[in-house]
Amino acid sequence: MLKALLTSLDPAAVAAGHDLADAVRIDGVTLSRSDLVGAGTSVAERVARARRVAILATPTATTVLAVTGCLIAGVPFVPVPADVGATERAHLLSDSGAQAWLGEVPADNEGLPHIPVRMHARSWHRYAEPNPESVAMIMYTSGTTGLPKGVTITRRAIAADIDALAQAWEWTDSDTLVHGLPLFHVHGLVLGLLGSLRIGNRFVHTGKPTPQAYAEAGGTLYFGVPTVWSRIAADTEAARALSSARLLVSGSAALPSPVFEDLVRLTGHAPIERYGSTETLITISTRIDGERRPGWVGLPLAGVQTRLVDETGEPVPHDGESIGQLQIKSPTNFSGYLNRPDATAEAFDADGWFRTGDVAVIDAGGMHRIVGRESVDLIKSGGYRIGAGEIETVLLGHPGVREVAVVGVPDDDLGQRIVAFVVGDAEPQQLIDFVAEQLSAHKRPREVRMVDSLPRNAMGKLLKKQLAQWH
Ligand code: MCA
Ligand code: AMP
Repeated sequence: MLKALLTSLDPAAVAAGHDLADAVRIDGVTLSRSDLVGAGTSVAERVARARRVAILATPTATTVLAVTGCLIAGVPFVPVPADVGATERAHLLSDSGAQAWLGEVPADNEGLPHIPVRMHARSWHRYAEPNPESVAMIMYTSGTTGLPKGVTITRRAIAADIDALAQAWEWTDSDTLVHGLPLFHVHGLVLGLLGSLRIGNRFVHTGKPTPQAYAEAGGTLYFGVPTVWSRIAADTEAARALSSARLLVSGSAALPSPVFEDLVRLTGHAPIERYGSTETLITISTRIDGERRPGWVGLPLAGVQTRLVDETGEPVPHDGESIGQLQIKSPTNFSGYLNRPDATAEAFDADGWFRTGDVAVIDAGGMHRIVGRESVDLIKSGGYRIGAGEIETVLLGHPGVREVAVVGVPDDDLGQRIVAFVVGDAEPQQLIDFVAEQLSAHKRPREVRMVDSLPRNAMGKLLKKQLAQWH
Protein backbone atom coordinates (compact mmCIF):
# COMPACT_ATOMS: atom_id res chain seq x y z
CA MET A 1 0.00 0.00 0.00
CA LEU A 2 1.16 3.56 -0.77
CA LYS A 3 2.48 5.55 2.17
CA ALA A 4 0.05 8.42 2.66
CA LEU A 5 1.36 11.94 2.04
CA LEU A 6 -0.15 13.02 5.36
CA THR A 7 1.22 9.96 7.17
CA SER A 8 0.11 10.95 10.67
CA LEU A 9 -3.52 11.23 9.50
CA ASP A 10 -3.89 7.55 8.60
CA PRO A 11 -7.53 6.91 9.63
CA ALA A 12 -6.87 3.33 10.76
CA ALA A 13 -3.95 4.34 12.97
CA VAL A 14 -5.90 7.26 14.45
CA ALA A 15 -8.89 5.00 15.14
CA ALA A 16 -6.53 2.48 16.75
CA GLY A 17 -5.45 5.07 19.31
CA HIS A 18 -2.66 7.02 17.59
CA ASP A 19 -4.53 10.26 18.23
CA LEU A 20 -2.90 13.49 19.35
CA ALA A 21 -5.15 15.95 21.17
CA ASP A 22 -3.26 19.06 20.10
CA ALA A 23 -1.92 18.18 16.67
CA VAL A 24 -2.60 21.69 15.32
CA ARG A 25 -3.07 24.94 17.20
CA ILE A 26 -4.02 27.95 15.12
CA ASP A 27 -6.04 31.13 15.60
CA GLY A 28 -7.25 30.05 19.05
CA VAL A 29 -8.48 26.64 17.79
CA THR A 30 -6.95 23.28 18.71
CA LEU A 31 -7.44 20.34 16.34
CA SER A 32 -6.69 16.75 17.31
CA ARG A 33 -5.55 14.23 14.73
CA SER A 34 -9.02 12.71 14.75
CA ASP A 35 -10.53 16.19 14.16
CA LEU A 36 -8.21 16.56 11.20
CA VAL A 37 -9.16 13.14 9.79
CA GLY A 38 -12.92 13.45 10.48
CA ALA A 39 -13.42 17.08 9.44
CA GLY A 40 -10.82 16.84 6.67
CA THR A 41 -12.58 13.80 5.18
CA SER A 42 -15.88 15.64 5.39
CA VAL A 43 -14.28 18.45 3.35
CA ALA A 44 -12.92 15.82 0.96
CA GLU A 45 -16.45 14.55 0.32
CA ARG A 46 -17.61 18.06 -0.57
CA VAL A 47 -14.75 18.79 -2.98
CA ALA A 48 -14.14 15.32 -4.39
CA ARG A 49 -15.77 16.07 -7.72
CA ALA A 50 -14.12 19.44 -8.30
CA ARG A 51 -11.25 19.65 -10.73
CA ARG A 52 -9.49 22.46 -8.86
CA VAL A 53 -10.42 24.84 -6.03
CA ALA A 54 -9.10 28.10 -4.56
CA ILE A 55 -8.37 28.43 -0.85
CA LEU A 56 -8.06 31.91 0.66
CA ALA A 57 -5.12 30.96 2.84
CA THR A 58 -5.72 32.92 6.03
CA PRO A 59 -3.94 31.49 9.08
CA THR A 60 -7.04 29.71 10.42
CA ALA A 61 -8.34 26.22 11.22
CA THR A 62 -10.64 26.60 8.21
CA THR A 63 -7.60 26.83 5.92
CA VAL A 64 -5.95 23.84 7.62
CA LEU A 65 -9.06 21.71 7.09
CA ALA A 66 -9.57 22.94 3.52
CA VAL A 67 -5.99 21.96 2.63
CA THR A 68 -6.29 18.63 4.45
CA GLY A 69 -9.57 17.84 2.67
CA CYS A 70 -8.12 18.55 -0.77
CA LEU A 71 -5.12 16.36 -0.07
CA ILE A 72 -7.32 13.52 1.18
CA ALA A 73 -9.54 13.73 -1.91
CA GLY A 74 -6.66 14.36 -4.33
CA VAL A 75 -8.13 17.66 -5.59
CA PRO A 76 -5.47 20.22 -6.56
CA PHE A 77 -5.88 23.55 -4.78
CA VAL A 78 -4.59 27.07 -5.30
CA PRO A 79 -3.53 28.79 -2.06
CA VAL A 80 -4.56 32.44 -2.53
CA PRO A 81 -2.63 35.06 -0.51
CA ALA A 82 -4.70 36.21 2.45
CA ASP A 83 -4.00 39.86 1.57
CA VAL A 84 -4.62 39.45 -2.17
CA GLY A 85 -5.84 42.40 -4.24
CA ALA A 86 -8.24 42.58 -7.19
CA THR A 87 -5.94 42.17 -10.22
CA GLU A 88 -3.90 39.37 -8.71
CA ARG A 89 -7.00 37.53 -7.49
CA ALA A 90 -8.65 37.68 -10.92
CA HIS A 91 -5.46 36.36 -12.53
CA LEU A 92 -5.03 33.48 -10.07
CA LEU A 93 -8.60 32.34 -10.56
CA SER A 94 -8.76 32.62 -14.33
CA ASP A 95 -5.28 31.18 -14.93
CA SER A 96 -5.78 28.24 -12.55
CA GLY A 97 -9.33 27.46 -13.63
CA ALA A 98 -10.41 27.12 -9.99
CA GLN A 99 -14.09 26.18 -9.90
CA ALA A 100 -14.99 27.26 -6.37
CA TRP A 101 -13.76 28.89 -3.19
CA LEU A 102 -13.23 26.31 -0.47
CA GLY A 103 -13.40 27.62 3.11
CA GLU A 104 -13.27 31.39 3.43
CA VAL A 105 -14.48 33.63 0.62
CA PRO A 106 -13.05 37.09 -0.09
CA ALA A 107 -15.39 40.09 -0.22
CA ASP A 108 -15.27 39.87 -4.03
CA ASN A 109 -15.75 36.19 -4.87
CA GLU A 110 -15.19 36.71 -8.62
CA GLY A 111 -18.50 34.99 -9.27
CA LEU A 112 -17.30 31.58 -8.08
CA PRO A 113 -19.45 29.29 -5.95
CA HIS A 114 -18.53 28.70 -2.33
CA ILE A 115 -17.93 25.36 -0.61
CA PRO A 116 -17.93 25.95 3.13
CA VAL A 117 -15.69 24.09 5.57
CA ARG A 118 -17.78 22.88 8.49
CA MET A 119 -15.55 22.67 11.51
CA HIS A 120 -17.77 20.19 13.36
CA ALA A 121 -18.82 17.94 10.46
CA ARG A 122 -17.25 14.47 10.47
CA SER A 123 -16.89 11.72 7.87
CA TRP A 124 -15.07 8.43 8.31
CA HIS A 125 -15.15 7.48 4.64
CA ARG A 126 -11.83 5.96 3.55
CA TYR A 127 -10.24 7.48 0.45
CA ALA A 128 -7.52 5.62 -1.44
CA GLU A 129 -4.18 7.46 -1.39
CA PRO A 130 -4.03 9.55 -4.60
CA ASN A 131 -1.31 8.90 -7.18
CA PRO A 132 2.00 10.39 -5.94
CA GLU A 133 2.62 11.89 -9.38
CA SER A 134 -0.62 13.88 -9.23
CA VAL A 135 -0.58 17.63 -8.58
CA ALA A 136 -1.14 18.50 -4.93
CA MET A 137 -1.27 22.26 -5.36
CA ILE A 138 -0.66 25.11 -7.74
CA MET A 139 1.28 27.83 -6.02
CA TYR A 140 1.64 31.20 -7.71
CA THR A 141 4.98 32.93 -7.69
CA SER A 142 6.42 36.05 -9.30
CA GLY A 143 8.79 36.16 -12.24
CA THR A 144 10.80 39.16 -13.42
CA THR A 145 7.99 40.30 -15.71
CA GLY A 146 4.28 39.71 -16.11
CA LEU A 147 1.77 38.23 -13.74
CA PRO A 148 2.65 35.42 -11.29
CA LYS A 149 3.04 31.91 -12.74
CA GLY A 150 1.34 28.81 -11.32
CA VAL A 151 3.91 26.29 -10.09
CA THR A 152 2.51 22.75 -10.18
CA ILE A 153 3.79 20.77 -7.21
CA THR A 154 3.27 17.01 -7.02
CA ARG A 155 2.58 14.92 -3.96
CA ARG A 156 5.81 13.03 -4.57
CA ALA A 157 7.88 16.24 -4.53
CA ILE A 158 6.35 17.31 -1.21
CA ALA A 159 6.86 13.92 0.42
CA ALA A 160 10.46 13.70 -0.81
CA ASP A 161 11.24 17.17 0.51
CA ILE A 162 9.80 16.66 3.96
CA ASP A 163 11.54 13.30 4.34
CA ALA A 164 14.90 14.74 3.29
CA LEU A 165 14.52 17.64 5.74
CA ALA A 166 13.48 15.28 8.53
CA GLN A 167 16.71 13.40 7.97
CA ALA A 168 18.87 16.55 7.92
CA TRP A 169 17.30 18.04 11.02
CA GLU A 170 16.36 14.86 12.95
CA TRP A 171 12.80 16.17 12.85
CA THR A 172 10.50 13.66 14.59
CA ASP A 173 7.02 13.31 15.99
CA SER A 174 8.29 14.44 19.40
CA ASP A 175 8.89 17.94 18.05
CA THR A 176 6.61 20.91 18.49
CA LEU A 177 6.99 23.04 15.38
CA VAL A 178 6.22 26.75 15.70
CA HIS A 179 5.90 29.45 13.07
CA GLY A 180 3.79 32.47 12.18
CA LEU A 181 4.36 32.51 8.43
CA PRO A 182 1.77 32.76 5.68
CA LEU A 183 0.03 29.55 4.59
CA PHE A 184 0.15 30.52 0.91
CA HIS A 185 3.86 29.85 0.33
CA VAL A 186 6.12 26.83 0.53
CA HIS A 187 7.79 27.83 3.78
CA GLY A 188 4.68 28.11 5.94
CA LEU A 189 2.38 25.69 4.12
CA VAL A 190 4.48 22.86 2.69
CA LEU A 191 7.23 22.72 5.31
CA GLY A 192 5.35 24.00 8.32
CA LEU A 193 1.86 22.57 8.05
CA LEU A 194 2.24 19.61 5.67
CA GLY A 195 5.61 18.72 7.21
CA SER A 196 3.93 18.46 10.60
CA LEU A 197 1.03 16.39 9.27
CA ARG A 198 3.46 14.01 7.59
CA ILE A 199 5.95 13.69 10.48
CA GLY A 200 3.22 13.70 13.14
CA ASN A 201 4.64 16.44 15.38
CA ARG A 202 2.59 19.11 17.12
CA PHE A 203 2.16 22.27 15.03
CA VAL A 204 1.61 25.74 16.48
CA HIS A 205 0.82 28.72 14.25
CA THR A 206 1.43 31.96 16.14
CA GLY A 207 -0.68 34.24 13.95
CA LYS A 208 1.75 37.10 13.45
CA PRO A 209 5.38 35.99 13.79
CA THR A 210 6.20 38.41 16.60
CA PRO A 211 9.14 37.82 18.95
CA GLN A 212 6.74 37.59 21.87
CA ALA A 213 4.52 35.00 20.19
CA TYR A 214 7.56 32.86 19.33
CA ALA A 215 8.87 33.16 22.90
CA GLU A 216 5.55 32.07 24.39
CA ALA A 217 4.92 29.12 22.08
CA GLY A 218 7.20 26.65 23.84
CA GLY A 219 8.35 24.86 20.68
CA THR A 220 11.31 22.62 19.96
CA LEU A 221 11.60 23.53 16.27
CA TYR A 222 11.09 27.11 15.03
CA PHE A 223 10.83 28.31 11.42
CA GLY A 224 11.30 31.93 10.37
CA VAL A 225 12.35 34.18 7.53
CA PRO A 226 15.37 36.43 8.25
CA THR A 227 13.10 39.41 9.05
CA VAL A 228 11.49 37.36 11.82
CA TRP A 229 14.88 36.28 13.19
CA SER A 230 16.27 39.79 13.08
CA ARG A 231 13.27 41.10 15.04
CA ILE A 232 13.75 38.29 17.59
CA ALA A 233 17.47 39.01 17.87
CA ALA A 234 16.59 42.63 18.67
CA ASP A 235 14.34 41.50 21.55
CA THR A 236 16.72 40.06 24.13
CA GLU A 237 14.04 38.63 26.39
CA ALA A 238 12.18 36.87 23.58
CA ALA A 239 15.41 35.54 22.12
CA ARG A 240 16.54 34.13 25.48
CA ALA A 241 13.22 32.27 25.80
CA LEU A 242 14.14 30.29 22.69
CA SER A 243 17.18 28.74 24.38
CA SER A 244 14.99 25.79 25.41
CA ALA A 245 14.25 24.97 21.75
CA ARG A 246 16.08 22.24 19.84
CA LEU A 247 16.52 23.92 16.46
CA LEU A 248 16.00 27.40 14.99
CA VAL A 249 15.68 27.31 11.19
CA SER A 250 16.00 30.29 8.84
CA GLY A 251 15.19 30.40 5.16
CA SER A 252 13.50 32.13 2.19
CA ALA A 253 16.18 34.85 2.05
CA ALA A 254 19.74 35.45 3.18
CA LEU A 255 20.21 35.53 6.97
CA PRO A 256 22.58 38.43 7.75
CA SER A 257 25.67 37.22 9.64
CA PRO A 258 25.16 39.70 12.54
CA VAL A 259 21.70 38.22 13.13
CA PHE A 260 23.20 34.71 13.07
CA GLU A 261 25.81 35.77 15.66
CA ASP A 262 23.20 37.52 17.86
CA LEU A 263 21.07 34.38 17.88
CA VAL A 264 24.06 32.27 18.93
CA ARG A 265 24.82 34.71 21.76
CA LEU A 266 21.24 35.09 23.01
CA THR A 267 19.73 31.65 22.45
CA GLY A 268 22.79 29.40 22.54
CA HIS A 269 21.76 28.01 19.14
CA ALA A 270 23.53 28.49 15.83
CA PRO A 271 20.57 28.69 13.44
CA ILE A 272 20.13 26.11 10.69
CA GLU A 273 20.07 27.83 7.28
CA ARG A 274 18.41 26.30 4.30
CA TYR A 275 17.75 27.34 0.75
CA GLY A 276 14.96 26.62 -1.70
CA SER A 277 12.31 28.01 -3.99
CA THR A 278 8.70 27.47 -4.91
CA GLU A 279 9.84 25.53 -7.99
CA THR A 280 12.33 23.21 -6.27
CA LEU A 281 11.09 23.20 -2.67
CA ILE A 282 13.95 23.12 -0.15
CA THR A 283 17.09 21.63 -1.67
CA ILE A 284 20.09 22.72 0.40
CA SER A 285 20.49 22.89 4.17
CA THR A 286 23.00 22.83 6.99
CA ARG A 287 22.69 19.72 9.15
CA ILE A 288 21.94 19.14 12.78
CA ASP A 289 25.25 17.26 13.04
CA GLY A 290 27.22 19.40 10.55
CA GLU A 291 28.87 22.77 10.31
CA ARG A 292 26.60 25.83 10.57
CA ARG A 293 28.57 28.64 8.97
CA PRO A 294 27.10 32.18 8.91
CA GLY A 295 26.25 33.23 5.35
CA TRP A 296 26.31 29.65 4.02
CA VAL A 297 23.24 27.48 3.40
CA GLY A 298 24.83 24.03 3.63
CA LEU A 299 24.86 20.85 1.57
CA PRO A 300 22.36 19.40 -0.90
CA LEU A 301 19.66 17.31 0.77
CA ALA A 302 19.46 13.56 0.13
CA GLY A 303 18.58 12.93 -3.52
CA VAL A 304 19.34 16.52 -4.62
CA GLN A 305 22.06 17.37 -7.17
CA THR A 306 23.40 20.90 -7.63
CA ARG A 307 25.84 22.41 -10.08
CA LEU A 308 27.41 25.78 -10.89
CA VAL A 309 27.83 26.90 -14.48
CA ASP A 310 29.06 30.03 -16.23
CA GLU A 311 27.19 31.95 -18.99
CA THR A 312 28.35 29.43 -21.60
CA GLY A 313 27.21 26.45 -19.54
CA GLU A 314 30.73 25.40 -18.55
CA PRO A 315 31.29 24.14 -14.98
CA VAL A 316 32.55 26.61 -12.38
CA PRO A 317 35.13 25.28 -9.87
CA HIS A 318 34.05 24.47 -6.32
CA ASP A 319 36.71 26.58 -4.66
CA GLY A 320 34.58 28.66 -2.32
CA GLU A 321 35.18 31.79 -4.38
CA SER A 322 34.19 31.33 -8.02
CA ILE A 323 30.66 32.53 -8.68
CA GLY A 324 28.34 30.64 -11.03
CA GLN A 325 24.70 30.17 -11.89
CA LEU A 326 23.10 27.61 -9.59
CA GLN A 327 21.19 24.75 -11.22
CA ILE A 328 19.30 21.97 -9.49
CA LYS A 329 18.13 18.47 -10.36
CA SER A 330 15.96 17.07 -7.65
CA PRO A 331 13.03 14.76 -6.95
CA THR A 332 11.48 17.82 -5.29
CA ASN A 333 11.39 19.86 -8.52
CA PHE A 334 8.03 21.14 -9.79
CA SER A 335 6.42 19.61 -12.84
CA GLY A 336 6.01 22.85 -14.82
CA TYR A 337 4.36 26.27 -14.89
CA LEU A 338 0.62 25.97 -15.47
CA ASN A 339 -0.42 27.03 -18.99
CA ARG A 340 3.13 28.24 -19.69
CA PRO A 341 5.05 25.62 -21.69
CA ASP A 342 7.30 28.45 -22.94
CA ALA A 343 8.34 29.45 -19.41
CA THR A 344 8.72 25.80 -18.38
CA ALA A 345 11.00 25.08 -21.34
CA GLU A 346 13.09 28.13 -20.52
CA ALA A 347 13.45 27.14 -16.87
CA PHE A 348 15.02 23.71 -17.53
CA ASP A 349 17.95 22.73 -19.73
CA ALA A 350 17.84 19.70 -22.02
CA ASP A 351 19.06 17.39 -19.23
CA GLY A 352 16.43 18.47 -16.74
CA TRP A 353 18.51 20.90 -14.69
CA PHE A 354 16.40 23.73 -13.27
CA ARG A 355 17.89 27.20 -13.65
CA THR A 356 17.30 28.77 -10.24
CA GLY A 357 18.16 32.34 -11.30
CA ASP A 358 20.43 32.52 -8.24
CA VAL A 359 24.18 32.92 -8.31
CA ALA A 360 26.22 31.00 -5.77
CA VAL A 361 29.60 29.63 -4.76
CA ILE A 362 30.39 26.09 -3.58
CA ASP A 363 33.47 25.23 -1.55
CA ALA A 364 35.62 22.12 -1.71
CA GLY A 365 33.55 20.49 1.03
CA GLY A 366 30.31 21.05 -0.91
CA MET A 367 29.03 23.94 1.25
CA HIS A 368 26.91 26.43 -0.72
CA ARG A 369 26.70 30.19 -0.35
CA ILE A 370 23.97 32.11 -2.18
CA VAL A 371 25.48 35.32 -3.54
CA GLY A 372 22.31 36.86 -4.98
CA ARG A 373 19.89 36.85 -7.92
CA GLU A 374 20.88 37.08 -11.57
CA SER A 375 18.12 39.62 -12.19
CA VAL A 376 17.56 42.91 -10.36
CA ASP A 377 13.88 42.49 -11.24
CA LEU A 378 13.22 39.78 -8.66
CA ILE A 379 13.02 41.35 -5.23
CA LYS A 380 13.00 39.52 -1.87
CA SER A 381 11.29 41.59 0.79
CA GLY A 382 10.48 40.07 4.17
CA GLY A 383 11.05 36.66 2.53
CA TYR A 384 8.42 37.34 -0.16
CA ARG A 385 9.50 36.99 -3.79
CA ILE A 386 8.15 39.95 -5.73
CA GLY A 387 8.56 40.77 -9.43
CA ALA A 388 9.41 44.39 -10.23
CA GLY A 389 7.59 44.05 -13.58
CA GLU A 390 4.31 43.08 -11.95
CA ILE A 391 4.34 46.22 -9.79
CA GLU A 392 5.40 48.43 -12.70
CA THR A 393 2.52 47.18 -14.85
CA VAL A 394 0.00 47.98 -12.12
CA LEU A 395 1.46 51.43 -11.50
CA LEU A 396 1.37 52.24 -15.22
CA GLY A 397 -2.38 51.59 -15.04
CA HIS A 398 -2.76 54.54 -12.64
CA PRO A 399 -3.72 57.81 -14.41
CA GLY A 400 -1.08 59.80 -12.49
CA VAL A 401 1.85 57.65 -13.68
CA ARG A 402 3.70 58.24 -16.97
CA GLU A 403 6.88 56.25 -16.38
CA VAL A 404 7.93 53.96 -13.57
CA ALA A 405 10.81 51.80 -12.40
CA VAL A 406 10.62 49.54 -9.36
CA VAL A 407 13.74 48.37 -7.54
CA GLY A 408 14.66 46.59 -4.31
CA VAL A 409 17.00 48.56 -2.08
CA PRO A 410 18.84 47.10 0.95
CA ASP A 411 16.79 47.26 4.14
CA ASP A 412 17.88 46.26 7.65
CA ASP A 413 14.48 44.82 8.55
CA LEU A 414 13.11 43.39 5.28
CA GLY A 415 16.36 42.48 3.52
CA GLN A 416 15.16 44.48 0.53
CA ARG A 417 12.54 47.22 0.48
CA ILE A 418 10.47 47.95 -2.62
CA VAL A 419 10.97 51.48 -3.94
CA ALA A 420 9.11 52.85 -6.98
CA PHE A 421 10.58 55.76 -8.95
CA VAL A 422 7.74 57.49 -10.76
CA VAL A 423 7.48 60.19 -13.41
CA GLY A 424 4.01 61.71 -13.20
CA ASP A 425 1.77 63.71 -10.93
CA ALA A 426 0.26 61.26 -8.42
CA GLU A 427 0.40 61.33 -4.63
CA PRO A 428 2.95 58.73 -3.41
CA GLN A 429 0.63 57.29 -0.75
CA GLN A 430 -2.16 56.90 -3.33
CA LEU A 431 0.18 54.83 -5.47
CA ILE A 432 1.24 52.66 -2.53
CA ASP A 433 -2.42 51.98 -1.70
CA PHE A 434 -3.22 51.34 -5.35
CA VAL A 435 -0.65 48.51 -5.53
CA ALA A 436 -1.87 47.06 -2.20
CA GLU A 437 -5.43 46.99 -3.57
CA GLN A 438 -4.56 45.51 -6.98
CA LEU A 439 -1.85 43.00 -6.01
CA SER A 440 -1.25 42.06 -2.38
CA ALA A 441 -0.58 44.34 0.59
CA HIS A 442 2.88 42.76 0.93
CA LYS A 443 3.77 43.75 -2.65
CA ARG A 444 3.19 47.46 -2.06
CA PRO A 445 6.17 49.80 -2.42
CA ARG A 446 7.35 51.02 0.95
CA GLU A 447 8.39 54.25 -0.73
CA VAL A 448 7.42 56.11 -3.91
CA ARG A 449 9.84 58.75 -5.20
CA MET A 450 8.50 61.24 -7.72
CA VAL A 451 11.30 62.11 -10.19
CA ASP A 452 11.60 64.25 -13.34
CA SER A 453 13.06 61.45 -15.43
CA LEU A 454 14.46 57.92 -15.17
CA PRO A 455 18.08 57.08 -15.97
CA ARG A 456 18.35 55.33 -19.34
CA ASN A 457 21.22 54.30 -21.60
CA ALA A 458 21.65 55.47 -25.22
CA MET A 459 19.27 52.71 -26.35
CA GLY A 460 16.59 53.99 -23.96
CA LYS A 461 16.95 50.98 -21.62
CA LEU A 462 16.35 51.66 -17.95
CA LEU A 463 19.47 51.62 -15.77
CA LYS A 464 18.03 49.94 -12.70
CA LYS A 465 21.32 49.38 -10.89
CA GLN A 466 21.94 53.12 -11.12
CA LEU A 467 18.49 53.79 -9.69
CA ALA A 468 19.11 51.56 -6.68
CA GLN A 469 22.35 53.48 -6.13
CA TRP A 470 20.59 56.86 -6.42
CA HIS A 471 18.68 55.73 -3.47
C1 MCA B 1 0.32 49.25 5.79
N1 MCA B 1 -0.42 48.15 5.77
C2 MCA B 1 -1.11 48.18 4.64
C3 MCA B 1 -0.77 49.35 3.96
N2 MCA B 1 0.12 49.99 4.71
N3 MCA B 1 -1.99 47.36 4.12
C4 MCA B 1 -2.57 47.67 2.95
N4 MCA B 1 -2.28 48.78 2.27
C5 MCA B 1 -1.39 49.64 2.73
N5 MCA B 1 -1.12 50.72 2.02
C6 MCA B 1 -0.45 47.15 6.83
C7 MCA B 1 -0.88 45.76 6.60
O1 MCA B 1 -2.26 45.65 6.50
C8 MCA B 1 -0.42 45.10 7.90
O2 MCA B 1 -1.33 45.38 8.93
C9 MCA B 1 0.81 45.89 8.24
O3 MCA B 1 0.86 46.96 7.32
C10 MCA B 1 2.06 45.12 8.22
O4 MCA B 1 2.31 44.71 6.92
P1 MCA B 1 3.77 44.56 6.50
O5 MCA B 1 4.48 45.82 6.76
O6 MCA B 1 3.78 44.02 5.15
O7 MCA B 1 4.25 43.44 7.51
P2 MCA B 1 5.60 43.26 8.14
O8 MCA B 1 5.43 43.24 9.61
O9 MCA B 1 6.62 44.20 7.60
O10 MCA B 1 5.93 41.81 7.62
C11 MCA B 1 7.09 41.16 7.95
C12 MCA B 1 6.85 39.68 7.89
C13 MCA B 1 6.26 39.34 6.51
C14 MCA B 1 5.89 39.29 8.96
C15 MCA B 1 8.18 38.98 8.11
O11 MCA B 1 7.08 39.93 5.52
C16 MCA B 1 6.12 37.86 6.29
O12 MCA B 1 5.21 37.22 6.80
N6 MCA B 1 7.04 37.27 5.52
C17 MCA B 1 7.06 35.84 5.23
C18 MCA B 1 7.14 35.59 3.76
C19 MCA B 1 7.28 34.10 3.47
O13 MCA B 1 6.74 33.25 4.14
N7 MCA B 1 8.02 33.80 2.43
C20 MCA B 1 8.30 32.40 2.07
C21 MCA B 1 8.22 32.23 0.59
P3 MCA B 1 -1.81 44.31 9.95
O14 MCA B 1 -0.61 43.51 10.27
O15 MCA B 1 -2.31 45.12 11.09
O16 MCA B 1 -2.85 43.55 9.22
S1 MCA B 1 8.62 30.49 0.23
C22 MCA B 1 10.29 30.58 -0.08
O17 MCA B 1 10.86 31.62 -0.13
C23 MCA B 1 11.13 29.34 -0.29
C24 MCA B 1 10.44 28.10 -0.65
C25 MCA B 1 11.92 29.14 0.96
O18 MCA B 1 13.14 28.99 0.82
O19 MCA B 1 11.31 29.17 2.04
P1 AMP C 1 10.35 31.72 -3.53
O1 AMP C 1 10.00 31.25 -4.85
O2 AMP C 1 9.50 32.71 -2.91
O3 AMP C 1 10.41 30.49 -2.76
O4 AMP C 1 11.79 32.34 -3.56
C1 AMP C 1 12.92 31.60 -3.88
C2 AMP C 1 14.15 32.45 -3.81
O5 AMP C 1 14.40 32.87 -2.48
C3 AMP C 1 15.41 31.74 -4.20
O6 AMP C 1 15.55 31.61 -5.59
C4 AMP C 1 16.45 32.62 -3.56
O7 AMP C 1 16.70 33.77 -4.34
C5 AMP C 1 15.78 33.05 -2.28
N1 AMP C 1 16.21 32.26 -1.11
C6 AMP C 1 15.56 31.24 -0.52
N2 AMP C 1 16.25 30.78 0.54
C7 AMP C 1 17.38 31.52 0.62
C8 AMP C 1 18.51 31.54 1.51
N3 AMP C 1 18.59 30.72 2.56
N4 AMP C 1 19.49 32.44 1.26
C9 AMP C 1 19.41 33.29 0.22
N5 AMP C 1 18.36 33.32 -0.63
C10 AMP C 1 17.36 32.45 -0.44
